[in-house]
Amino acid sequence: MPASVLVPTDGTASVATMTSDTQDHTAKSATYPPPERLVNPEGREKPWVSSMAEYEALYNESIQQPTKFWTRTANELLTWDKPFTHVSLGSLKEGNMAWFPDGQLNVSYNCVDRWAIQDPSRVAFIYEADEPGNATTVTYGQLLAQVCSLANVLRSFGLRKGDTVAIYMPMIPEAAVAMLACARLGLVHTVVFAGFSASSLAERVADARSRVVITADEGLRGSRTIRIKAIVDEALKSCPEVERVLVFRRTGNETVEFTAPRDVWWHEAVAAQRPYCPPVPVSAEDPLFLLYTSGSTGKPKGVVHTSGGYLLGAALTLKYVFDIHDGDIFCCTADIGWITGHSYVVYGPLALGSTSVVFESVPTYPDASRYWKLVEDHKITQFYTAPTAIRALRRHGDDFVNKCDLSSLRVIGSVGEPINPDAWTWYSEVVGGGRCAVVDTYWQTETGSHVITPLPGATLAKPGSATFPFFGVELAILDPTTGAELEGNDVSGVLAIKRPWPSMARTIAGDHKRFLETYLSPYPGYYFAGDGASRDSDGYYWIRGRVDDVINVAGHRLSTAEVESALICHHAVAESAVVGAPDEVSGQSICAFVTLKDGFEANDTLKAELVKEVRTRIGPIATPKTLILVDELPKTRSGKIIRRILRKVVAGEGDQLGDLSTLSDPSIVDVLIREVSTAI
Ligand code: 6R9
Repeated sequence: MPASVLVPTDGTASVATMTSDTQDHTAKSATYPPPERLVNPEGREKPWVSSMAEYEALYNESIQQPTKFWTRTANELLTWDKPFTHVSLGSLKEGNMAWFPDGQLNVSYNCVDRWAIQDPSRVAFIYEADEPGNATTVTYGQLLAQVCSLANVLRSFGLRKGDTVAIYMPMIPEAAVAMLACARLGLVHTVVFAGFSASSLAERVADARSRVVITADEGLRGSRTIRIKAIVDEALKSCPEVERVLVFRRTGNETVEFTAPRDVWWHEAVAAQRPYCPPVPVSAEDPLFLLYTSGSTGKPKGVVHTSGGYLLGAALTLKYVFDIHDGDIFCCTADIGWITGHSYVVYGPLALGSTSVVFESVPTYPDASRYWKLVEDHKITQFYTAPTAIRALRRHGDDFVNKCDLSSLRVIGSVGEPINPDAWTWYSEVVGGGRCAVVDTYWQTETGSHVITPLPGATLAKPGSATFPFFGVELAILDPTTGAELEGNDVSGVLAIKRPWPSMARTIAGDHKRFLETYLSPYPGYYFAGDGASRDSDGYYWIRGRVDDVINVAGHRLSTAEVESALICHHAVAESAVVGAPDEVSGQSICAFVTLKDGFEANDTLKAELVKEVRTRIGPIATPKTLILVDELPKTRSGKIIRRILRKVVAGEGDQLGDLSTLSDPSIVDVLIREVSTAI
């Protein structure tokens, strides 16, 4: 049996459920060639890759002559303090991968100094604040001074290479400054999304052993105030090892608590520092950051990314997948608390010396034109967002898009979950006006950068397919049960990658064994992505969603076990089972089934309390959309909860439950179907 992850708690491989619509809309689906404005760029430079033949030539080189390919790209895109003489070491079998191991570089030098030296007035960030009409810019010259001053502050705290710093900040340029200041000194940052609760933050701060937290007084999103510092204060009650909290003043609310000497105001601290700090060269394999992500079990994993390979992956993918040229204005709407924000708001754009938009607000504030107004105002050339936002905005109608001038756009991207073909088509036709290439980019926190993606000037797109592997990524589809590689086209199974690539995660902080068990041991010799996939008769890849107990709500990864553990913390709860329910806007939503301890009465007040418990323990992103109090959960005779049945029932497929003989009490199914139909 290759993968315990495939046979989760209920003993059923979930791959069968994901192949139901595999064959219908794949090979025969509509195709979209690269748009005219990329093929004939009229006065602009040609796309970096402008035909499938060019893509294939580069791809084949990356696989057949990896040393040549990676030496060239790593020297073209990065500046090394000490050149590497060797491209890679190690294997997926051993889990000991290393890239450019004897090379040294500094990530902040690569992202900031190189461009500030060339032209300090070049714009690094356009900051679109929450309140519309408040955009400001940060030039590379200003960024260098800010990063250096802050690095000197961090040094004055006694931090040294290898120490970790937690960053819990709103979407403001200072969040990127904080990341780059860490990188300048070889400190390892761990950004925690500012929507996570105090206890989630505390868990991450403690796991990463951070002694310093960088935060802000408050955040603003869609005119709502988020009391960020108050959440940090709450979290730190259980993190006595934190010595310093550096607080950026975002709103200036005077009532924010401040505990000197632990708390230090950012503006006061940087004012006392010299705005230059020499970059510390680090090994390409020194860690750049940890980023926590949800796995199949409750405890989040601190995925470790290194300096050289990660930066190369972010820069190379951004250059080719979004076809970045001089003068482009790139906008990725992801929060820096997620990997997409790391790679495509901060590291990728800056490593290319490009201009990146930092968007603090939400897509519907003040109305559903916000994104499109943003494109118009800043003449954005490449725009990158998530299917959940695309679906939500589409519901508001085309007028919100059509009233804005989107003619600057060339490439529009999607990330985070599978995009349904009709949302893809709307994005292409209404937002892209039929003039833009759509890139549906598949990747993960662990992959660091895109692994399956179209190239805008080359790929014949099929809506809903992430198309083909990026350079250096050798894909395989495996039989989930035997682990055998399924050769040829028209196959479905689990997605795996056959060889290491530079931006892949190297380990899980403090738990290399878990790294091996999660990604490398399930199918020895392969990286196991945790997603189901198929390859159609034309060789296109279609991602079918997770095959483990991870659910994807509005592009955010959550583990069902994590939500279950939060529910069980409430004194009235006996047991809980959480599944993802299909949701038109967010892709999936959280549906929780709960049984109560004796003596507790099922009522709406209690339900509200349980929902609150989850929000407090994990954060608002984990709010169950549906919470159903039941007398009993479906279980096997040996007492294991069968989540497969719950998944089917909430998907309205109660008539396709398959074999129920393992159920200890089959009569429970009708009760569940009835309860779900009244609740949803
Ligand atoms: C970048 C990011 C990773 C999981 C991944 C998969 C899903 C991401 C996708 C996609 C289909 C795409 N996913 N992009 N599924 N098509 N284009 O989202 O990282 O938060 O770690 O999530 O998201 O299930 O395994 P992360």
